[in-house]
Amino acid sequence: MEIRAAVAVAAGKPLEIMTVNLDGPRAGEVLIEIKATGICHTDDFTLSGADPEGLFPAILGHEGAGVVVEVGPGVTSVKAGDHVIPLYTPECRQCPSCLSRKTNLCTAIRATQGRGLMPDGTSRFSLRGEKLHHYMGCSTFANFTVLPEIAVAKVNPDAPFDKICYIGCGVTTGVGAVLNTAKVEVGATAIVFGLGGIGLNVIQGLRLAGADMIIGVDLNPAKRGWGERFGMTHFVNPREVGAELVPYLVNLTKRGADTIGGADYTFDCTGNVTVMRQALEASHRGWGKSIVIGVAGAGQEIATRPFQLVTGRSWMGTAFGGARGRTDVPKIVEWYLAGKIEIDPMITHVLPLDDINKGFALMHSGESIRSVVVY
Ligand code: NAD
Ligand code: AHE
Ligand code: ZN
Repeated sequence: MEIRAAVAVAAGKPLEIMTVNLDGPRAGEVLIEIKATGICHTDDFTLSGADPEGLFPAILGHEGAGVVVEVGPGVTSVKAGDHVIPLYTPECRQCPSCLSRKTNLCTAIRATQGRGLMPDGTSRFSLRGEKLHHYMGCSTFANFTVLPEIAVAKVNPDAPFDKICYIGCGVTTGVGAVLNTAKVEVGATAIVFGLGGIGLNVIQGLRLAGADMIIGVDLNPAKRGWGERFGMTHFVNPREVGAELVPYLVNLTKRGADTIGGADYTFDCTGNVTVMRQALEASHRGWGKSIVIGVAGAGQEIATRPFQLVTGRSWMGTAFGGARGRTDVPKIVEWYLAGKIEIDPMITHVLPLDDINKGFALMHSGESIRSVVVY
């Protein structure tokens, strides 16, 4: 069938909106009409050429919501008409990783997903007979896509697509990093570095967990109001603090009889490896946990003095907020419908597919929190 897609033709080039071909679902696969998709910084990261797994030409996008149109042979868990959110972290419930109960990183189809292919090693997308790559197993910058059954979460049909698409990445990543990965407790202190589409969801996750002190750090002064809107208690602009950022934050987090300072939990939501080091070193001696959420480009490495770890800090990472997609994503949709978490105010811009490149420009300028494309 012919579909409309924004194609990443080469690294560093704007997406090109065109009609491409999509083959129907094979065994174990599902054809989905995508109704809305968010634009995440990770799409920009891959489009920029910094992603060591980046492949071109490809159909990017991994933060979608839509409706099942057709299912391939053997599919039992969803049917035509079901509302679904695509999962870049699938949940097969059978692989050693799923069975371990220690991780959400299902390994059933990760190898082919990383090569931009469906699990049978082929692509469903083509342009004039030439293969187009899938992206993160989702390719939501297209009005129709094909996904493996294990990579769709069936959700409440009352939920609006143009809001819950954000649960496909940003919301789940931020809130899940707090609840699933850090396991933040009531009364904790926390520092969030980077108050974009992910960091603000970390902040609302911290509010949900009952953290007492929530410090937001961002170079963009406009992010102060945004952070406060979702529960931030203090704002720090590194440009105003200079080279002394870590001691400044450590001092700010001293409470009561504690003369050492440092936050119980810190989160990097920038993808900047220097910030990742600052986040680790601003966590509390003896027990601080620092969670890396940001994604850094090929060749980038993190560093610190081993002493920082010897003295009891833990450096952790999280993908998709540690969420098991088919189990947890429907629950997060219910949290949204019940008003337990907010999404609407973070969606600052809604665009047609033809204007998708404007969404990337708004991200670069710091004007948007999330831009959502509606089909
Ligand atoms: P974004 O562009 O919306 O926000 C980034 C924020 O960081 C901006 O507010 C920016 O001003 C701020 N910032 C940049 N440099 C900074 C610095 N040196 N100090 C303080 N603040 C700084 O991006 P996003 O969509 O929120 O994504 C954030 C990161 O998370 C990206 O690296 C993205 O690829 C990654 N990500 C990871 C996962 C995961 O599963 N681990 C999921 C989604 C996104
Ligand atoms: N391809 C990159 C890695 C990118 C990455 O870490 N992606 C996160 C999700 S970011 C969503 O916005 C992820 O899920 N990681 C786990 C995984 O299996 O990819 C690189 O550096 O190679
Ligand atoms: Zn993302």
